[in-house]
Amino acid sequence: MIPIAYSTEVAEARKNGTAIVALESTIITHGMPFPQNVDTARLVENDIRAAGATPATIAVLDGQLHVGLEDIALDALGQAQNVSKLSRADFAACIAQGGTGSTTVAATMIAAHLAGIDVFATGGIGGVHRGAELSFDISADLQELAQTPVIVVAAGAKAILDLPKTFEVLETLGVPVIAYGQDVLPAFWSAQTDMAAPLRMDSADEIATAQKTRTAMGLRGGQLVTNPIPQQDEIPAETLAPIIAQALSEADARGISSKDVTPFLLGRIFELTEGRSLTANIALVRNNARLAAQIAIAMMK
Ligand code: PSU
Repeated sequence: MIPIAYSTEVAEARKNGTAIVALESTIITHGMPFPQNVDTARLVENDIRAAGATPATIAVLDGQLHVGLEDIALDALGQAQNVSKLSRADFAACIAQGGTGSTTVAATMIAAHLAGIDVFATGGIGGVHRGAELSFDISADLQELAQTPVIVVAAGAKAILDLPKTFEVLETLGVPVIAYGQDVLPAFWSAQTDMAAPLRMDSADEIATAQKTRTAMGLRGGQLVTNPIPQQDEIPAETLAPIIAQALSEADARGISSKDVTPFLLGRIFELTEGRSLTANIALVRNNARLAAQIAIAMMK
């Protein structure tokens, strides 16, 4: 096992055997501008505490894997430049080389599992990019869900993606995709789509029991819980469609590829919606954190 630096409150929760929710850091370094990124990270941590669990924000700082960031470290990470965006492929190399990196959904799942944490809250997972039939750009988040036993609570896959193909791939990989409290899948900034949810669950207990059953059956991997953004915070899909199309064509024209695509699109959509996409993103992450805390508590029963 590699050494892990736990924050004081995470170390305490581990000692007491109380519920912990993992949080990623790519959303801080690549998903939101400063200072909203740090403010949101703090709000989300407080939402988890208020719901009776302990937040564990994960990142690599100078080659050290951190599970739970002290406030000063969180603030520094939120303003740091040239932080690597880590996924399964480059996570170990960053630690080995003494680097600093933020963890995507895939890397956060790996770290959470190493630290014995069952539940993780984020905004939206990565997935199959539009045009993937030519670019082959498919997020490593999908493979990770298939192999690492962590429950990921997200507001769906980000709507900049090809959502039908993303959910096809999840099905092929054997990942349970659960819609929380509704029959259709949500689409990140929008609460609803016309895509039927493969599974629907209405309580944290149900979600925890389903994951425990998977483990008891020897099935690998986690579950994706898609939690719709609260109605009052959503941006309707019709409003967003032309904005997403414009951002995508600009990314294309500039030749943006691979790991840079998602941060570019999120940044452009923020500008084109005059900040509305960020307000929605903050609301949905907080909503996911609250549900994740309930699931983490249910997992301890
Ligand atoms: N959720 C958000 N904003 C983000 C992300 C999630 O609200 O920026 C990050 C996650 O870390 C996720 C990554 O793993 O976006 C997906 O990047 P890619 O499409 O390059 O795999």
